[in-house]
Amino acid sequence: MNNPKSSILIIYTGGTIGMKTDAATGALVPFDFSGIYDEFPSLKRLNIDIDVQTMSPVIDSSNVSPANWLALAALIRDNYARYDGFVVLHGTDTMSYTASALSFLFENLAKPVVFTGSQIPIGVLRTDGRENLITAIEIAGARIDGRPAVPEVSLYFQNRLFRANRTTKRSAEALNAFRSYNYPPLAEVGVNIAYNLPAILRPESGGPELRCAERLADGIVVIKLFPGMDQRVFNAMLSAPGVRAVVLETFGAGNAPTSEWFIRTLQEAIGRGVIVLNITQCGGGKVSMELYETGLRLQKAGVLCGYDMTTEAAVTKLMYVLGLGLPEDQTRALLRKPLRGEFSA
Ligand code: ASN
Repeated sequence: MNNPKSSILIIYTGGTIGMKTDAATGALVPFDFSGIYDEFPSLKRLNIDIDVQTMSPVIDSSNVSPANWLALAALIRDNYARYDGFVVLHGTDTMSYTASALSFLFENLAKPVVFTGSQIPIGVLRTDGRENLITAIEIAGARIDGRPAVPEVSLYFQNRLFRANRTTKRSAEALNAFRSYNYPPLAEVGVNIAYNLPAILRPESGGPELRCAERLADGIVVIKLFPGMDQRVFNAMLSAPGVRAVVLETFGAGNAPTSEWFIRTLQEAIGRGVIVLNITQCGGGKVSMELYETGLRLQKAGVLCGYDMTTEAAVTKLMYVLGLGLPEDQTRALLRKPLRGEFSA
């Protein structure tokens, strides 16, 4: 039996994918996605109805802020019943942050939200944007046994679909700019789209309704350790006004110096209620604080384990969880467990 026609909402937020060369001047100008069928008539051959909305203002993704994430999430929530899936066109520079944030903001998501973008503007002949866009639309509209093929927040780039909160931008040059070091692709695209079904999150049918959080906390800081970190600078960062949580990017499997001043500074911050989440600055592999004395000292000081989370997921998860305004023990409990498949313990 043929699947019924899907309907997709494309949300254009900005970034390189939305640029084309002006025929008269040769300059890069924004592409009008509302004319998508004129530009790509072959899209009509997909069994998918497409609507387009453009966020205002359209931005380079380096200017994105949590306020933009809340507005984007609210737009999807308000259109959730009307569409079968969503494609978000976003600049690549911070796409993993935005897509990770959306994964946390949505609870009980049961429809696809596929992020994509491009390294070369869509209006340039050699663009990677055309394939990224068309395949993202196809994935957002795909059904398996009558149900959405990928009902989670994902990121499609150069032949691979990833869980969004596992991704990170790794190249400012290559067309396969994104990596998911610690979780396999949700789909690989060649002649066919091969879905990796066991890897995809799937809500129970008839499960609870979508909930969309409306607050993200501020006061998050990322501190990347390096040999020779200055005691005064480290102390100043941890005691800066407004700091509520620290993503501590440690060495290897979650290791840090054992010097007395370093551990004491962390303990004092944790004593003041600051949350410290340990993730590794290695791309692949995970934090395991019991492995070495240098990790065990952090654990004893009250540092939480971030396992194999990316920086992007750690930052946005902290914004989301702290934004819920729960008592400290419940906040710490939510940080200890994966909420949207963002880590493997
Ligand atoms: N600066 C652009 C952005 O992130 C880069 C891109 O989209 N390739 O908005």
